[in-house]
Amino acid sequence: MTLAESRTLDTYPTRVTGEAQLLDRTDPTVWGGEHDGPMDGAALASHDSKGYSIIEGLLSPAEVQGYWQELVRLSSDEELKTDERVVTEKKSGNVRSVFEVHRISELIGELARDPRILDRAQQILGSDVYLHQSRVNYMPGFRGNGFYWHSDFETWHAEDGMPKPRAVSCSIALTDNYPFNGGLMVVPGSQRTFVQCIGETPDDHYKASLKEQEIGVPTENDITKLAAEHGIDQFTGPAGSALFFDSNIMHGSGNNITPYPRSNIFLVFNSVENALVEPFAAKHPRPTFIGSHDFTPLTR
Ligand code: 6CS
Ligand code: FE
Repeated sequence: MTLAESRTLDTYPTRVTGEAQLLDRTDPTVWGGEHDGPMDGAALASHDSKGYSIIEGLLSPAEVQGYWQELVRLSSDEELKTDERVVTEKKSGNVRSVFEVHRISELIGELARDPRILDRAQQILGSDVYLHQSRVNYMPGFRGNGFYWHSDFETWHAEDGMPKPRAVSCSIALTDNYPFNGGLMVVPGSQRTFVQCIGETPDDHYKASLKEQEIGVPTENDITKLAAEHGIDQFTGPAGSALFFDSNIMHGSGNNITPYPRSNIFLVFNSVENALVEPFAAKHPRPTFIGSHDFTPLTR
């Protein structure tokens, strides 16, 4: 298929110049069945409807402690701070995120293969999976900046070349998630709507967007419509809880001015049947530390 053909066949056109439209998602939210993994019929039906699932206590307190210490080690590694995979906060210069953390940290690389996580991702996506992206977010207290409303898939489609929303993210809380310390907000059911975004993708957009995203964000009008139809849920829970959420669910988080950090490990699983092609709305794909081109299936 030529590039031009793939553009014309693009089911999810975005970064438009005209008016942004709400398009129906033509792909399933859940691709596997109740016999394909640890989630029973009710859990799969709930994920299919809401677009997310919360597993409280996925990690034990001792495991949380171990990963927390790993995050502290990473954020205090002076050499790592100069690595392009480390994104710092716009104002404070503190470490905001570390990308490709599954390669930097052996401990987190193993976590991505842990059956408690990998088996659920394979079941939801109905296939073998690989890691499209991994990151740790620090969201420090007092000055932690949130993430404005967005669909991850809109960016991954436009800038990484992800064909379909056949990817699922797993966010593992390493600190307690309260309503007041920047807990992730999701619009349940919004994964069934593809929200087009206005504005051409600038070159090297990721250098700005990972600090503060301004292109690839929906209009206030569209957020209003989605919230009116579905409401807003917030992911709260003790450290060790995990949130699995659909690649296209509308989500965001507020700033964190409390003394309590909101740090998490964020793993993005993509189906091996949904491997990246050319970006659908950008001149060049983003670097592989943000959108991996290693499609090797993850195995335990
Ligand atoms: O652009 C991305 O790939 C990243 N940006 C956000 C705000 N969420 C998903 C992903 O980590
Ligand atoms: Fe996101």
